[in-house]
Amino acid sequence: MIQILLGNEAFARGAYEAGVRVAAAYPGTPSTEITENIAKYGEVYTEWSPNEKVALEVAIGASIGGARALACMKHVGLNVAADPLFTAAYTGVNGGLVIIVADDPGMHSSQNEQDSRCYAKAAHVPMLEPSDSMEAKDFMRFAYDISEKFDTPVLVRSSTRVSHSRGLVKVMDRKDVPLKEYKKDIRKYVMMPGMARVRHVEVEKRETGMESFAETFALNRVEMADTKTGVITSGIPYTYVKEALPDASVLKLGMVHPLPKKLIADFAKKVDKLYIIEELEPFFEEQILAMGISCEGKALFTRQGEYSANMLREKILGVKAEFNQTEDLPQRPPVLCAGCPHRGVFYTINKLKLSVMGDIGCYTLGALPPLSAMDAVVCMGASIGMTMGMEKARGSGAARHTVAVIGDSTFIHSGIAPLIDMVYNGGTSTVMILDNSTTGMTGHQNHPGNGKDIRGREAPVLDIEQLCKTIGVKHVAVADPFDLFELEKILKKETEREALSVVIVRRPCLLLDGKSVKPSVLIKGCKNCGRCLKLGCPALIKGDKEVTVDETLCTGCGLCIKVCPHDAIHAGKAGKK
Ligand SMILES: Cc1ncc(C[n+]2csc(CCOP(=O)(O)OP(=O)(O)O)c2C)c(N)n1
Repeated sequence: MIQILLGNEAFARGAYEAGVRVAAAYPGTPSTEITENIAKYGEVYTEWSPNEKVALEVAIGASIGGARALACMKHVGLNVAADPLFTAAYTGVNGGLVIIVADDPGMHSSQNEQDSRCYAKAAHVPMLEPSDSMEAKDFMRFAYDISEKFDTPVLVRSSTRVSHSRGLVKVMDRKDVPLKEYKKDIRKYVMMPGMARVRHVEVEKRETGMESFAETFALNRVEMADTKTGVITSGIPYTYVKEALPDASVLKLGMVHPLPKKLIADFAKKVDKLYIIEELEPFFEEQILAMGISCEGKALFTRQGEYSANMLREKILGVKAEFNQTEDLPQRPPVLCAGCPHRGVFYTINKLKLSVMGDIGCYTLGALPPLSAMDAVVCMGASIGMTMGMEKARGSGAARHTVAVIGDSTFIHSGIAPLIDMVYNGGTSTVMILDNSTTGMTGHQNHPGNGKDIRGREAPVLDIEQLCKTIGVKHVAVADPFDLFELEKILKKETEREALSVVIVRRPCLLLDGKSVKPSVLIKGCKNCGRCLKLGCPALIKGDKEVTVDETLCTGCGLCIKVCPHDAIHAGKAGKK
């Protein structure tokens, strides 16, 4: 049967058809929908793990236990999971083990643009890279076969365009892959130096074997056409090459590590001019240059952002596009939703002129004007450690003035260990945990703090308050971000205290069920002082003479009523949105 599937739905279908029994992930754009779709297949145990490292460890355990297993993550998630990855490369697998990693060239929703192919090379594991939905599905079966044939974890690389484009996919039945026998084998699975040294030799032998395999592997495909121009490419850039240079000869690499060197050398000999077209790092180019083959890549094309058919036409054919879609569009900066519970937090922080070591989530938007209440953001979980470092570098004055701001999902992901560090090593700053009962940024995934599992079934609730107290935080307060007066009072008290404190700011994300949406506020007698605009609410519209409200956006949260010094904003009437 043919279906139109999103790349991520196709990955999920591929895992299902390949007989996967256990799948674990932590959400992260553009990878999230893979796991959300796997959860629809009752035959596959699926979980949201607290972070990517745990997800991969669950998958490794399932693989050792004899099941085909999967872990999914975005590119930066692989940094978190890198520790188990590098050593799982030594242990190898029992049931097939695949890790899908989705890169984000152009940073549509990420803090950096790292190229995951470098991980495959560094960890000595093979990597496959599909170009569209059909391949996304089909490559999964190849990935599991390779994993079991070569006794190795296999990385499958996606990117935003592959994950989030739709295409025709021929779906098939699920393959029945019986659970393999589990045999205790400490020389294979206990990686202490004596055993790991022996396994390292195996890893090298395996990689050499895979290099020969890559030479004739069906997913590395030569498409000979005009020999004046040859292109070596993979993934989504392959589709741009086919669109912009339909007459060129192409070597499409479905396996991007290890490279089929002989196939590449043979192809290079057959074409007059060789281009390497790859987004992000010159991963192929450097290896091909090291083989003594002359080619052109990053001298023409950038390491930054996404490529396009237009870009190839311009750089290779010298044809400039008449219409540049992105340049011609008006800019629309991202903004916290109207009614977002995070807004009051940043308004208050701004008012108290606190410095903020921030974190990653919807609340990162608190960094932008007019809230302007975040000084630094690096990676998930970093806010608490950075606050500790700031305090230790600049003394207790900084501790009174600097707060960490972290979301609930991010706290569970990687904020607990740094909070233990603050307790253990005598930190005295304030940590604000913004508990909106969901992983908002990536589209409302459940997490251990909200009492629901990936399929929406009831699960034990992690009590964040108790957790903080148990690890030794003496002062834990809870505040409502819609009660601006009380929030300010609590924040002042906790930041003035010469001791570590945690303020949990709790109110569910408004988009979760919409129950807290009230009628739109009414504005009458506005003096145009601009105080309400400091909230940065998209429902409030600045005018020449007065501020007006966009009733279609306003959720009646009432923050503007509280900050208006002229009593010009009032609650709307029930029955009217
Ligand atoms: C290592 C890593 N994994 C995943 C992501 C994607 N991601 C960004 S923020 C975030 C969590 C946001 O949830 P939360 O902390 O609860 O804040 P909210 O968005 O709900 O305000 C996720 C999963 C990431 N940036 N880095």
